[in-house]
Amino acid sequence: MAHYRIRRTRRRVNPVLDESSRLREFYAHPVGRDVIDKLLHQQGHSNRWVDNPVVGRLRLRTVSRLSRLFTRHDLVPTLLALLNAEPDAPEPGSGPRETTWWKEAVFYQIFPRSFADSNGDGIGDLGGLLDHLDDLQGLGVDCLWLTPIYDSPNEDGGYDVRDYRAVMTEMGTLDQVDALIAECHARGMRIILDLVVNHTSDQHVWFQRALADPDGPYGDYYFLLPPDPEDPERPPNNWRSAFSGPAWRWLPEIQRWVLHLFAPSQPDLNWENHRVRDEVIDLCRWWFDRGIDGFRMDVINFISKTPGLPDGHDLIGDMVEVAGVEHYFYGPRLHEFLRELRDRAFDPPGAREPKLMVGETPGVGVETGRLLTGADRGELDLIFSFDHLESGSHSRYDDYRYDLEFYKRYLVDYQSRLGSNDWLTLFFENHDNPRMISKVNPDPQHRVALGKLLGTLLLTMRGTPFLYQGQELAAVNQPFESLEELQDVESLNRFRTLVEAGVSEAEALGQVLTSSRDHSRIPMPWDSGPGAGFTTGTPWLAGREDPGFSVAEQDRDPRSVLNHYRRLLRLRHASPALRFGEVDVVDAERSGYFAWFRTADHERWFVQLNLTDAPLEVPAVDAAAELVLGSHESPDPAALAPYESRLYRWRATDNLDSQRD
Ligand code: ISL
Ligand code: CA
Repeated sequence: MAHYRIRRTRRRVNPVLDESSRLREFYAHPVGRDVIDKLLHQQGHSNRWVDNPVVGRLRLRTVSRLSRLFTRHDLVPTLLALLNAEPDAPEPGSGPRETTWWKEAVFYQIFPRSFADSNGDGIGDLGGLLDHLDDLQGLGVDCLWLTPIYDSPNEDGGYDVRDYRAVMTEMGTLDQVDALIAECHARGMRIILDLVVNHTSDQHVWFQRALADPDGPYGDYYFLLPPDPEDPERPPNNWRSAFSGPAWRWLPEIQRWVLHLFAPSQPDLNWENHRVRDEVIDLCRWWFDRGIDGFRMDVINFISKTPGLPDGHDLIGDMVEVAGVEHYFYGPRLHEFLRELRDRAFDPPGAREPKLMVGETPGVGVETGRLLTGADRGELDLIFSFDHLESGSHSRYDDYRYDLEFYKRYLVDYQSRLGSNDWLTLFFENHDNPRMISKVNPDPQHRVALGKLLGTLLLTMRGTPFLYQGQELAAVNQPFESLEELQDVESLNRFRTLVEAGVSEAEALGQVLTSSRDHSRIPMPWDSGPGAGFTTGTPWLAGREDPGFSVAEQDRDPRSVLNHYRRLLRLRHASPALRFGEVDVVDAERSGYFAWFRTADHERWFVQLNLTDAPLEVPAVDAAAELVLGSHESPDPAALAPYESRLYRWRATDNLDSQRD
């Protein structure tokens, strides 16, 4: 059984850097590497120029001087502080990878409010989910992840928890959660929940007690700060909320400011306070005793903040639209807090099997990700890094076409940097992002091919795939037309902020609609009848009719995207090579073409994708290879149709050595 105890790193591996250090030393540092890669990505550049010897030899002092020619901002001291706080470098590991269950599993994310409604109130619930477990088993997924189902005023899709040990009334009951856990396990499936502990709802009893007695024990559960007597109107620092506006809310009743990195009703918990950590550990254990298999951990990399909460750097704030992030996206005590969580809750001494820790970690790159998940580190198992979700120099609310060639290069580079200690997640969608098909190419004629291509990519690649509900149906963005159709707090706040800044309502709406989280939150279309088989009532968020793309219709069509996903899942489950085999990319430099071998023992696969909307000539594939699954009928051996995907296999008896050329 895979069971590792924590090996604490004592030796500083990364040198301490200062202004006389050279740029290449900065880039050799795991934090420096991720920071530079991110800055270059933001500007739409590749990282190749860093290899240039002249550039690499530049001293940071010179970089500082040069940057001051263009901007008054000097990033160097801020970045040096970030780098020097990280003494460790990732260790690649040696020997074979451990084959833990979560490396073999395909995860399926459920947004329960929009999955299935069992009582006609228009809100998806646990009863509805229980009714559809056979469908999920039939699809072939191994582990469900449910976004929050806890008691909550629901101002942020349940990510504002009022009581971690109770179920939201409209969602169902604790007994149903127990039944769900049991029913999943009876089907050989697992289930994880969402742990939202960077913040609580302001209706949580801890916050209520803090308000009642800010100097009592609960006052220190949050960041409650007195006003500056010189300037009482000014918040304690310049940090901004991810959902627009300052990250501080004034509480007149106690004359203090409170920190909220998300909505004003989501105050951040103060993890410096050991009682907060004890509370989190207790509630995790409580859920583990009920039988869940782990947690997806919401913005878990935000839990440690730089002591003193200093101002964020203006330039970083301008670039990522959220000032202050450098003081919490990879905070000074993050590793320590994660290890404590693992040691005391997820994997305590004597545990039969560790509980899974999947961190949602916005802003974390490949190397810092390895430091958070390495098998020798005793921290997280997996992370969601989001660097691949926008291509070029775009950010989420830009209206642009996502370039799949970018994802190819990202993935090839990412895979090449992983050792046997490392493992990655594979995903395109979740409840916070628009549908990937719409981002890549919204032209309806490509919808089915693209749906199959994205599924083929995720399910034949090495890593742990996370599918989001509806992705297996080739779900696309909604043609929303007005603000009234939206529900999401991020969208509504963004609209308001834009309009307040002088943007016209029409333009603000257009921007919000590009990437509203509501695109992925509309009800699951089970059939083409009224209410889409989701509800007999009025859905809480309405999706448009979408003929041909419901579960029932696709179930009947052998060439549907749904059936393609089912086949992919079956093939992956039956094949160690598709799960663990090496990824051997061919013609990596050829733009628009993504092809790779997966090989292990006596099995070999070949995946071929056309990432573009034009036909693509391809070399002939070895005649001994069998085309096991393809997106198109009567494939042309010499060319791939737009967005065509193919999966070939060699049988065990074939001579695997003669196939490469
Ligand atoms: O969608 C985003 C803002 O543009 C992301 O930055 C997102 O807010 C971030 O990934 C954190 O998301 C998670 O925590 C939020 C919650 O609203 C999201 O639904 C959740 O996935 C606060 O709990
Ligand atoms: Ca309901």
